[in-house]
Amino acid sequence: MARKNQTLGEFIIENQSEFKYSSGELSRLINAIRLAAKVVNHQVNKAGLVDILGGAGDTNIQGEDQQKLDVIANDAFIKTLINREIVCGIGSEENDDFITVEGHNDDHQNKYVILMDPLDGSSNIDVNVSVGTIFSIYRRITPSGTPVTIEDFLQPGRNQVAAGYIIYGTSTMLVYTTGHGVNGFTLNPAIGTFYLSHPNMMFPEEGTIYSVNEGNYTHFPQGVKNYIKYCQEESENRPYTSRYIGSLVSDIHRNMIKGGIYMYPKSSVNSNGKLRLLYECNPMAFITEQAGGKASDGYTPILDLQPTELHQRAPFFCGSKKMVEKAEDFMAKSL
Ligand code: AHM
Ligand code: MG
Repeated sequence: MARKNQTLGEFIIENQSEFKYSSGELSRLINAIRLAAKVVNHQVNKAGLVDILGGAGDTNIQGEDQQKLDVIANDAFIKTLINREIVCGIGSEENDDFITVEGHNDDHQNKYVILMDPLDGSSNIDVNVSVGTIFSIYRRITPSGTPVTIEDFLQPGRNQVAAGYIIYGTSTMLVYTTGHGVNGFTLNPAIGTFYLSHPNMMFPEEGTIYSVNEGNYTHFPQGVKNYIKYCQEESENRPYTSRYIGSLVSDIHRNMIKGGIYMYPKSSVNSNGKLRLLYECNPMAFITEQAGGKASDGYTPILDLQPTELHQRAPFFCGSKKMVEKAEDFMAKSL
């Protein structure tokens, strides 16, 4: 039973039995994420003070400049997960290929793979705007005792056993689900402890916020254009309010608390939108469904899509159930 002010450590132990495989391995994995989150939080918080801003000179597989903090966050998560020997494989938005983790005695016995975006929205760092980490956990499908293969990573989002995000905002929060609702923990930076501050988070069924990069309007499909016009029309609770930070974790976190829809549709210039199915859409969709919301690519639930590539992109509509359904209606009408 979730109790406010419970520490994350206490919560993990108390809720371990809720998890059907319950060997303690998943709990240890969440613990490792908690630790890495504190390391990254420390770095993000001092970003304005030390010379760790700006590009690291590399480009990632999507051809984007990597910020130094992207590299730092990626390393912190990978090192923590490898040192603790609790996953058999790691896929990261910042790495071209997945990493095989041999584990204790090099025996490939670990059961979980993790996929992550170690620092999402990193273009916001230079201007002191919130960024986040997103993670997604699956049980491997290949037999233990053998090295992981790409199959273990290309599972539909429906197979996730846990997913979460860390938001490095005005306060730092870790929000996650193991398929039993969504709970949010706020970091007390003075003592480095996460406390349960947002038990059982739920998207309001209906909301009045829409979040989309409207600069791309001309390139959007007609259904999206029509839905945006609907959001702006005068009627009952409309026009809606437009709020777009351009930091997925922050936009979705706000919409989950206040009620709203986030959209990154396909466009005439990006045929699958921008967001990555495995590192961004799937974990956010799992959290959203667990919080009573809805997430789709405009037609099909995100969690039902069969991934074909590690770095594949997908259009993304996510948020309060009734708002996403309305957007889907507009999409269906202009097929
Ligand atoms: P990133 O993984 O390169 O940081 O990109 C993902 C980010 C999301 O956090 C955000 O919602 C989106 O890109 C913003 O994109 P745009 O600037 O095109 O609106
Ligand atoms: Mg990202």
